[in-house]
Amino acid sequence: MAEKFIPAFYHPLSAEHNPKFEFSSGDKNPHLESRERYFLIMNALKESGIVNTQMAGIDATTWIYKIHALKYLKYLEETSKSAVEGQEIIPETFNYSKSNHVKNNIAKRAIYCFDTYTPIMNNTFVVACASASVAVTGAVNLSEKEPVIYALTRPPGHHVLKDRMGGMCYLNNASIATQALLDKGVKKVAILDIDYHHGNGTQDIFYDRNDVLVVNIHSDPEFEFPYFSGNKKEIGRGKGKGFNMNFPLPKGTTNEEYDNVLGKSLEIIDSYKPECVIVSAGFDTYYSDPFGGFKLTTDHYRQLGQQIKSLRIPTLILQEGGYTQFLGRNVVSFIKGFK
Ligand code: OKP
Ligand code: ZN
Repeated sequence: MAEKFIPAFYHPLSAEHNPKFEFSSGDKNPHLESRERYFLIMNALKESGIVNTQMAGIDATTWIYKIHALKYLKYLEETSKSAVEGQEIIPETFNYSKSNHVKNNIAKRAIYCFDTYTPIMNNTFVVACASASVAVTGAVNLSEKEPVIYALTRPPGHHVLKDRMGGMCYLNNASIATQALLDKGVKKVAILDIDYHHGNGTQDIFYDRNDVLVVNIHSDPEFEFPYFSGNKKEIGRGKGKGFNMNFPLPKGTTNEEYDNVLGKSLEIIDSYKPECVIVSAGFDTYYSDPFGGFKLTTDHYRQLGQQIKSLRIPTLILQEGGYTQFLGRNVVSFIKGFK
């Protein structure tokens, strides 16, 4: 029998997203969420011999508008279209009042963005929509016959709230893909976020809902970005109570320690009995990641993939972080776990 390839969706516009600077600690540093990441992953996928790379073709607009606030999307689109070639628009003030009602463009930056790492450029809106399209294309192609799909979503998405961007993310790809699955008739979806950073955006978006279980494994926000969420106590609100779960981990977390926690999260996901799982997969848990602090290794990503496969439900893998030259290799190792 012919070997079965795992579909891997991508969009060439991901390569056009090219932020140059990250403003941190008073310095203008090179931006690590670089276009190079896209090429590292694409090359590794093509060399792997286990995936079938396909360009994404589904327009995500409907689901983007279901997940994000209209005023936020208007801000993102208009600001992006107003930027001149080479300009990188970031906040320069922080909101000191309790009111969000501002008309001034500089003031709006403080309302719709929570950090200095997420510049808006003249193509940002279109590249973010293309990334969401990759996620949605993956979601609608998921089926019993196609139970594992990888989506090369760049820019990433898990830090974007309903109405506020940050963490190098502009549109919440995992949430947008989840909404597409629900609209396709899937009753319950679980999101498992294994990026090194807490997926504060995804948590925010589904915090009041019981049709999506959100489970997050990440570095303790006490010492790590995004700092203001990711605590164990955050379990959801109203009818969403019990449908959000956080597993903050200490600096230096090893393969074995990570496995334990992943095992626990998979039990929780299994008992929710979702029809599909979306994995927000970040590889900044890798031992040498410049943004990371865990000690995971390339071989271990394969084992994590295997563990997740044991859920035996259709699984959509979405790309989030990972900032080393070994990113492509780590992605492929993870996908191999699903073979
Ligand atoms: C995005 B994702 C300052 C550190 C800035 C920003 C992290 C954004 C991570 N030097 N950290 O979750 O991988
Ligand atoms: Zn991350």
